[in-house]
Amino acid sequence: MTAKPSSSPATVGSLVDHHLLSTVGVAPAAASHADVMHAVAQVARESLSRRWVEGDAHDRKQRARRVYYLSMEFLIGRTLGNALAALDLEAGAAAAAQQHATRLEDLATEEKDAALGNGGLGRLAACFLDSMATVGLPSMGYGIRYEFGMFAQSIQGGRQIEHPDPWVEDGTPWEFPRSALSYPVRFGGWVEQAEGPDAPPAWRHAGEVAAKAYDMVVPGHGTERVSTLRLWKAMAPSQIDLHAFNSGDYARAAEYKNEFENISWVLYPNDSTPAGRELRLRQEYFFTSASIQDILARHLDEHGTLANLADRVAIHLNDTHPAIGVAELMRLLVDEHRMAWGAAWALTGRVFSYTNHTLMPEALETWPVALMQQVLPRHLQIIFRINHDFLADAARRKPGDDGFLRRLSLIDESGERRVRMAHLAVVGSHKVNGVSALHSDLLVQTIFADFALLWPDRFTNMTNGVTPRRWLAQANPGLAALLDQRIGRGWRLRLDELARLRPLATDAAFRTEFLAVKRANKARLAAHIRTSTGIEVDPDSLFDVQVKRIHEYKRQLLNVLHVISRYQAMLAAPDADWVPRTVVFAGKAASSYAMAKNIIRLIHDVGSVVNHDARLRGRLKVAFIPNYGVSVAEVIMPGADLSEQISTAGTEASGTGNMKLAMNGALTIGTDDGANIEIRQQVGDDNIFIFGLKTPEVAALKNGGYQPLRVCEQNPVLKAVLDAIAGGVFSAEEPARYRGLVDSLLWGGDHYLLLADFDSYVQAQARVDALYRDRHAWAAKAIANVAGMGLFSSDRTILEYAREVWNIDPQR
Ligand code: 26V
Repeated sequence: MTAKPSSSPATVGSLVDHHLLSTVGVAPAAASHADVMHAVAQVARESLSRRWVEGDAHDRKQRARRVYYLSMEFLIGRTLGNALAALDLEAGAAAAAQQHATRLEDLATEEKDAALGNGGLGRLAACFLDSMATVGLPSMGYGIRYEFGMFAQSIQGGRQIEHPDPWVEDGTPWEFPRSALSYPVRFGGWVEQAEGPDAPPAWRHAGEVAAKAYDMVVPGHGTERVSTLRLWKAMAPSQIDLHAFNSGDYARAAEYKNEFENISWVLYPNDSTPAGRELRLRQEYFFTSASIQDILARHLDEHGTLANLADRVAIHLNDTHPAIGVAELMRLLVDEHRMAWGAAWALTGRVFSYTNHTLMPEALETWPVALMQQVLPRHLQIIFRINHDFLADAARRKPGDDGFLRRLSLIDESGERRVRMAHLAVVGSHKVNGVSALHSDLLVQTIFADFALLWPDRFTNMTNGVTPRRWLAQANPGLAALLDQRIGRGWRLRLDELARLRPLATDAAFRTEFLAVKRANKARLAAHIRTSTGIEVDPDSLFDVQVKRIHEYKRQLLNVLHVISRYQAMLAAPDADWVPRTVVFAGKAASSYAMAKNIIRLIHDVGSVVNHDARLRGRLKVAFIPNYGVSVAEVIMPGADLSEQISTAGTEASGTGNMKLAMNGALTIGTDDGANIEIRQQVGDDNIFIFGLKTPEVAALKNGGYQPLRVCEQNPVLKAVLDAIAGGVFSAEEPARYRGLVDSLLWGGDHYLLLADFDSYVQAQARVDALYRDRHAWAAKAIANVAGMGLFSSDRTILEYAREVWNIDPQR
């Protein structure tokens, strides 16, 4: 393809200088890296804006059926590199960078991450936006424009410290404020009964906030299409402001402003405490209401009627955070647009679909009825009516079975009455999906079993995926170039083409090149480890990587137990031929999650001992990379040899880090959980290290009376490890520091079965060592992993949603 005039290096260079002068306001010769980055971003912004306007006009003219993806979280990361690749401006931007005596890679690091999400769920939403734009799906994302994203993590004395993340403080080149676009969102008050038989009840709200639209542009790859992420910012309605100001009461005016505007201030770092819960409910309703009002306004603008809403609109609920939308759409249709209840309910069920992302009971959202009565009284009333009609229907299915109805009810009556948001989402949707084959099966066997009896066809599976543009092409330019050489460039848009690598696994020359790329990526990761932690690691050692949120069910602690057993074994035989290993951890702990924070501290304490023990001669290192996020992940994924996916079977809904790591040529050591199972099917049993109890065995062991103490007594290696931790070997200045942690395993029930899986895990790690001794044998399997990743493109996932859930045709 010949470069379009606007993308030729000379043109890009002069556009950059133009923007330095006219947008950034500096002389090109005096521009800093950050200045040049902003100017390059402005060049990309202009092109994207043009594509945007054209695509939008096209969709309007077509009156296309669209999907609206509602999500509390979008973990976007940086945009510059992705935008330049999508616009085919990389060469031009690189040349412009060179003119300013720098490299594009160094410019890119000047951009802050947009970290408007916690972890897997939010990153999945960001990959989906990329894929929706790329496959040409008429679509839009909706979320919240948090002023503060995910907290930044630093480590002091081995402990996590949280810092606020004012990511948008200095503005971002990627957003377009839509100052004219704003909707009122109301809270509180009471409901007055209907005046006449045809009149709806009147919600006399107590407060109102304006939702203002800020659009972020999402470029598609290999297409002119772009998609939109519309984020809402809360603003106090201007009349309230004015009133207080005019009466001279500035303090009161500021108070009002805060009371409303705090809604979009900060992303909730999901944790277990109920503090600040009311604000979270307000956030959920705020963005859901604004989004649905916007969707209805657009639909009315294009069609002039709501009667055909379900023919043109699909709304997807990313987890239950926007599930209040089911009641909100009913309210808008019935109260504001005067539609009959029955007709409105029929539309609602056809419009919504819902994805569940976790089976963890602590993470399933419920809201106290009393709180909902206070914050959203009309919605509570609507939920009660939906529940009444639904239970009447269900009762016909199993007459007299009160337990059945109690389990199905949208209201949990077992203690303080609570609204079950997952039940509202299931009842209000025509499709409900899990995020891996196993997870989707478990949904219908466990938390949604009663619903599956009523509506077996409602439940389906959509296995997660990741965008190969960011996670392979952008993160791993070395491997991307090697792939381009051997199988062409088409894999970016058709990841299945990676399968053409399969025969190359036995090609010695290719293995050598593949290993050289990996070695260079490990050197880059080692440099990042050095600058971020001060720890020196050997790029020729096996890089063993576990990166994800810190949570007990993900079992970072099991990994630590293995590290300690290796340490002890090495001390017992220091001259044996040990395979050198660098064990890398990264991840944030929720701020109120004490056990997770304690695990971070233990990792550091173990590292301090192991990394300085001269007897090991550098053959074992432990590094915790701070502030894990999208950009840090882009450095880690390409440099990993081994991918740790070791959750207790049945607990990790899917995982997506597992896909990113395998795509970058890491071998997985993992349990039979989430998408690990599908990865195994794609790469073959010989190319993955599976260990541990399987889901039914986990259930059986728990039912049969699991005794962790017995497991410990019977395994001297495990006992020595636990004794060392509990005895203060890694916390000499405070020997009792980890006694509680060890007690929770031995005496507290070991809820996630670390001890039960320990032996099997250590054996699997020994198989890892054995294979790594033969670099070519290892490379063959790593290549087989890359070759098997075609299925895990988020393009595939999105096309499945489009066909089976949303019923929308992509328009490439
Ligand atoms: C889990 C928990 C566990 C109990 C304490 C509080 C808490 C809060 C949040 C969560 C998980 C929230 C949902 C989530 O992020 N799920 C992740 O979704 C990914 C995308 O589908 C999937 O790959 C991960 O397996 C799943 O954990």
